[in-house]
Amino acid sequence: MARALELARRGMATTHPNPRVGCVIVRGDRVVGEGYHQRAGEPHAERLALSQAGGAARGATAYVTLEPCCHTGRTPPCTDALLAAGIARVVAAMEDPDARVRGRGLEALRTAGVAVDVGLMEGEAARLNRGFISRAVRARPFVVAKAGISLDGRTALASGESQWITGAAARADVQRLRAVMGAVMTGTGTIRADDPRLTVHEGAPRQPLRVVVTSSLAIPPDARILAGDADLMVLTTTDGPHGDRLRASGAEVVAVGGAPGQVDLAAGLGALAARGVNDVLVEAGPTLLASLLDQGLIDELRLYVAPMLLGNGRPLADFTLAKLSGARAWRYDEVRSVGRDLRLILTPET
Ligand code: AOF
Ligand code: ZN
Repeated sequence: MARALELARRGMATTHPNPRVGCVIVRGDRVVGEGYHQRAGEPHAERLALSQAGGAARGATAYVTLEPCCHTGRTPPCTDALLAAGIARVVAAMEDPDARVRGRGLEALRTAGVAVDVGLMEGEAARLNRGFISRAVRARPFVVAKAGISLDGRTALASGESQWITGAAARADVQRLRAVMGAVMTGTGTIRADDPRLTVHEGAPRQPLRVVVTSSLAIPPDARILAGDADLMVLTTTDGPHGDRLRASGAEVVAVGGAPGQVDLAAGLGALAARGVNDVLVEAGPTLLASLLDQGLIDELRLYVAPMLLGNGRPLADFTLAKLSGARAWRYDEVRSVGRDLRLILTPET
């Protein structure tokens, strides 16, 4: 299973919206077939491993990082392929949360007389597909908020200058992170202040969907985010004349409602999930970040802390607490150095 997970990770940046899945077929003490899912529409891990194993699959055990599917999607059911090949035992790391499967794949195998075990290395498997699971179970993507901050929690000087607070190694780390996310999200404040492109460096296998949250639709016509060949989605409250201008420049404009001046963020995330986005990287300023935090919509905080003090600058998130007892607690999941900076990964304390 460890090998199957390693194979699955090769699809890290390319399987969207599908899960990352690896499969290893073992006969006796010999690996006779290996496969991993590469791209939606292309064969599932199980089929690739089976075709490598050929006749040696008869009586063998298949280790799969996700329950084999039993439905016809873009490709036919893997349960049929496993049965046809004469696989005797299937070990799955976890059940498939996809509504079309949810245990029915394992059930079909059991009914046909295959020995089935589930749960081996489940934690690792679930982590690998946390976005896919989030979309299947909560109908919204897994949301990671990222920021580069100073020791005193500033993301820019009072003048707005922010390039660069973190070092080259931290910025390269962010590029790698963007490359495996379904979407990258920001707000109009950041567009005006930093004019980011939000793309992944050249040579990346794919570009994440870029998402701008804006109640006013007032994205400057010369904003760099409007150029470039990566897809752009604009989430807004209600459509308006600016919407047509943005559509003309190639953006997809989606009105999700909300109070005046407040895009309904939960609905926006729902719209992203409906479009097949498993995970979102939020690279936003203090206003959008405060709204997401306030609504409990951030699943992971990833902070790159530069060894400098910036004094009276822009805060990470713009909110005021009445009482210290009202502060939400986060848990440090990881603390490590990246170049000259620190990388902190935090999740909400439950
Ligand atoms: C994958 N790769 O290796 C496995 C998957 O539209 P399809 O035919 O590609 O089906 C996608 C679904 O198949 C996916 O949501 C998941 O439930 C199941 N298993 N998917 O992309 C794989 N084993
Ligand atoms: Zn399948």
